Amino acid sequence: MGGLYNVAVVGATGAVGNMMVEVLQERNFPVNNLKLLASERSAGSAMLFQGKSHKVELLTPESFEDVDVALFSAGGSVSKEFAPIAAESGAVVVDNSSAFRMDPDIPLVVPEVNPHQIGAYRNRGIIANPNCSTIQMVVALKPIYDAAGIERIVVSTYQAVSGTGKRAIQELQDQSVSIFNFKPIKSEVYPHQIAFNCLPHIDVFLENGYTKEEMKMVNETKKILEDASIRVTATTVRVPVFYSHSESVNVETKKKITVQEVRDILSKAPGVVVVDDPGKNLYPLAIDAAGKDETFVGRIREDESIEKGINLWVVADNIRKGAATNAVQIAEILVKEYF
Ligand code: 25A
Ligand code: L14
Repeated sequence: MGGLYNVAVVGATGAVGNMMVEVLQERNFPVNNLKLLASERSAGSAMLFQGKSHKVELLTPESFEDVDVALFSAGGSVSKEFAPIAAESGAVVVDNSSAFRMDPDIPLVVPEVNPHQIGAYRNRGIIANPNCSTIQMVVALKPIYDAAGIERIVVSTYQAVSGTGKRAIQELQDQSVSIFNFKPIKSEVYPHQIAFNCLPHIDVFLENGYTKEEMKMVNETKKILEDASIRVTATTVRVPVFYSHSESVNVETKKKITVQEVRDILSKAPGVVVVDDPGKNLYPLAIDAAGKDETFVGRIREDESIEKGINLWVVADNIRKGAATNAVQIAEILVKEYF
């Protein structure tokens, strides 16, 4: 239609919500009225959007009257309670929590991979935004899947603290300062010291010994690539990095594909930038990906231990492509093609 839309951001004061507001502005999303919603902790504060101060309001069941698109990032319990209310009020919800991702009638969308699923928002008025680690992996793998098929994926992640939110960013900062000042450190957000450490523990442990974050990567990957036959196993690790997740991805393909072919198809793939010149010490780095919207891929090598295998190093800004940018991209397609 090409009109302007009333947009709400739920959890606007959080790490992801804040970035959603910034990305709406950067990408010139066709906003008529912007509504910023949060808990009573932040209601009454103000945020800038397009140079104007906007007041943060308390989230209530009445918040969604006249809202066309609602971006949610206030955690799973807030989504479970308020996303159906927003949808009932006539808004289409793009939800960044894990609450609805695996519901069969809810589309789980990465615009570079399965944009055709967006129309299924009509089922329940909700579109789920995938897990950050899954998003960047499928952006890199979709072109390989199309060219050669995928039999199995073995992924290990190196995840930034910003995924957990502002308090975790503060915790890494505080612990680092304490250590350099020979002061005792405090761990409140994570169960162990995160500064100068690696924690093989993201989200909660499940009965099978995996973490919930690991099983999100397994299950969401199959749903987004629309292929339940792909075998996936994951180890997700928190590292003392502020922004951008890095991933070591081992892929076994169905057909043989060469390193040169992978390089060629990824160079042309939407949302992907190949950074792969070992002779010049060039490979994707978390600090370079931070602040960008693309997924960076390098260290492209043949897995010499099997017949048809490729190794990749995949890096993206977890708060942008892993959360806010992906949600706004979904909303852009929604209003352009479905409203
Ligand atoms: O941590 P929360 O509670 O989930 O808060 C996230 C956002 O949702 C709002 C909240 O507003 C914030 O904007 N929110 C939470 N509960 C709400 C409710 N009942 C709600 N809005 C309406 N109704 P806020 O005003 O409560 O928070 C303002 C700032 O305070 C920080 N904070 C939150 N809980 C805190 C706290 N500080 C101290 N003690 C607490 N108990 C909050 O930090 C915000 O800055 P944060 O937003 O950075 O927390 C991150 C949360 O965001 C989600 N998340 C992050 N990355 C991803 C993600 N989810 C999916 N994918 C990602 N990639 C996580 O759920 C994480 O918990
Ligand atoms: O989107 O890094 O399900 O602590 C929840 C945990 C995002 C990352 C999700 C973390 C995740 C987050």
